[in-house]
Amino acid sequence: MKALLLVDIQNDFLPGGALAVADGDAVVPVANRLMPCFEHVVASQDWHPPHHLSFAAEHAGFDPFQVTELDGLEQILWPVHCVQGSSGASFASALDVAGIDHVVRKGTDPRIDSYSAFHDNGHRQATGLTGHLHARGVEHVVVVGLAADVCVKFTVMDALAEGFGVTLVRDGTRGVDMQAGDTDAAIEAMRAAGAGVVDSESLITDA
Ligand code: VGL
Ligand code: ZN
Repeated sequence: MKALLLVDIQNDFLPGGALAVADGDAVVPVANRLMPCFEHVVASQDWHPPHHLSFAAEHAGFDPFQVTELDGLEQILWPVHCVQGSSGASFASALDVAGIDHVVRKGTDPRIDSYSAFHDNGHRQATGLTGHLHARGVEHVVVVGLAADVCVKFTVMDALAEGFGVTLVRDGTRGVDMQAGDTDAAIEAMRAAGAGVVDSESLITDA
């Protein structure tokens, strides 16, 4: 059984959002076209408390996109984004949310970031996604969403480590590209780790 996993398709990651990904809105129609082809559709939602320590605003003297250390882990400091209950944290308005059957919220602990939909960045706590998928007989996840070089990459790597087969939908993701080439490098790293990389066209069925 395969599941479709929509990673962080939220307003703050779309053009105009607090942590906008260039062309990020292009993933929405891809997600909408794929959803009817899957019996199980899970969406992750970056869901931070207002003073999350991944926010540069919480660190005197730091600007967004600078790097610091948080509880022993390297931490990129981000603009304030995806604050619980804010419109920026809502799913993209054009996303067909009726097609989502389960939502995983992550990044809720103010002290640690959580890029992956499976675990926080220190692998200290699991979100429960593995159990949710196992309970439904899912062995393979097809991944679309944002951002390719951050949360999509961490989610894909964790899914592989948890023993799932993984397919990344190339036209269904876009990256932050803090450094030019980050997205291409992330896709190559996912492929090297065992993920298949395909275009959505090859996955569309007449369901
Ligand atoms: C993300 C940075 C911070 C993402 C989330 O969804 O890729 N990136 N929080
Ligand atoms: Zn975040």
